[in-house]
Amino acid sequence: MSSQVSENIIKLFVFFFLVYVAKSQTSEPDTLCDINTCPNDERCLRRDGPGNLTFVCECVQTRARDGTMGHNCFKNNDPVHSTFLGCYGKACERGSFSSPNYPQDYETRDKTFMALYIPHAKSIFFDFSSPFCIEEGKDELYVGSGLEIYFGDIDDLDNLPENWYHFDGSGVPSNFTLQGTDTTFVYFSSDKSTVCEGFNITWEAQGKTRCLLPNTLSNFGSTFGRVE
Ligand SMILES: [Ca+2]
Repeated sequence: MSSQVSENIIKLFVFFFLVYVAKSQTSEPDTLCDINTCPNDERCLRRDGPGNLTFVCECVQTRARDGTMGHNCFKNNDPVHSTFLGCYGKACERGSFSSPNYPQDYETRDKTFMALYIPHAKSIFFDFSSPFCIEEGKDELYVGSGLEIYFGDIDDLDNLPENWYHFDGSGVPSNFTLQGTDTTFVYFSSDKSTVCEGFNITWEAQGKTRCLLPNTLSNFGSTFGRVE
């Protein structure tokens, strides 16, 4: 074999190796579940956080026109929710979420739920803006780790599940961090009367997050910061 042929073979090998590397860096990672465990054949995505369930479901069919997510698409949740929002991937590693009309008064009988899954996040930092006002003892805001909320879990505010926070009243709450989680929910509920300015909360994931399935976000739009 001539040296020219050998050189061409080596160049060809290097070319295909570089193509392989480039493809592995830019193509969609293998994120779909091997076995779809989601209801109604909703899209099932792998989750590899240690100690967590191994999947999340994009619940774009099940009662969620805005798109949301979880493990069972909230089949056990409060049927009077008015809004679900969900976000998956690197695009959700920072953002903000606010009550309707913020900083003007929110509305009565509003219930909104937002869920985020941020692949490879190690913790999620939250910070409130001023003003902050939620009718004390009547309206409520919860922030916690996880993708689902079960109302039976929050009857006792003195005994919230680990990594859950409850907020109401006036005065801007201190910032806080949910440790050891790649998922979070924000849930807001107002009753039939008395409203005030509400809240705005900004979050930022910490840890080595990855960009997975960016097209997935097309299901969710860019509605964060204002609940319609
Ligand atoms: Ca109220």
